[in-house]
Amino acid sequence: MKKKAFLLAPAVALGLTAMAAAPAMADHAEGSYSTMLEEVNNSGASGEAWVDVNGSEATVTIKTSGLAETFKDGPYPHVQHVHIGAQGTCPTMADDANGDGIISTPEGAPAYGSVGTTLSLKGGTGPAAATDVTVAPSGGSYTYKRTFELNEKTQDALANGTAVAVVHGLNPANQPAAATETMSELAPELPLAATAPALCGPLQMMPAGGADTGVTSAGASSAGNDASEFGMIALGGGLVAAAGAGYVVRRSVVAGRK
Ligand SMILES: [Cu+2]
Repeated sequence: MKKKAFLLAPAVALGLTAMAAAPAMADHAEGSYSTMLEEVNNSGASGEAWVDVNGSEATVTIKTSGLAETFKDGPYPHVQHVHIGAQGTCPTMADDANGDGIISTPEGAPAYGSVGTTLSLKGGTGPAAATDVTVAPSGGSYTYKRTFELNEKTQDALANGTAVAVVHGLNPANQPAAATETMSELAPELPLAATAPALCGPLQMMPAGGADTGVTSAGASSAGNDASEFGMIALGGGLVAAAGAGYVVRRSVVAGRK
């Protein structure tokens, strides 16, 4: 009996270690992710993104406003992606490596990584479609919604917390001269402004049942969630409650002495 328990303990410990270190399996991405899209390059834009993963399928919703409206004489195309494989963060002006006043897409890569999924309107959703402006949503404000097979690299990045939603395309009118004088490293036929990031947000898992697009996640229910993050929040709340109780006790002691 004693020997059996002795053998069991290391096996359990090993199992836990393996779970933490193993690359995320596809079904670990199951769930809903969202982010507030913050402006990059002083684009003046704002937005929000949701990714609902069901099995290997994802429904992605992107809402934007304040983006560049027109390019030449047509609506301004905004290529958009889920970037993966780096810090899972958004770049800051400190990432403007060449100092031209614009964070280009490659300059942002140390923060958000490379293209894992292209959020195109139709056709392919892989990295190959990344700069295809003909399948990009367009205009200053839009709602994009599409359901498609999500590749495993992007699923893994969502599960690992390293997936970042990025919307590209700057208005040259509010950018330094380099925006139009320099061509894009990604699409040499386009000016730098066309492919530089305008909006960015790290995709984070939402509480269960909180995937209702159009409603801010702040009020979402977290009932019955098994994610460790919520365990941490519950624990934090408990600590705050305990500290509060101590404060009340101490105060009543002081009051009693009066
Ligand atoms: Cu991108």
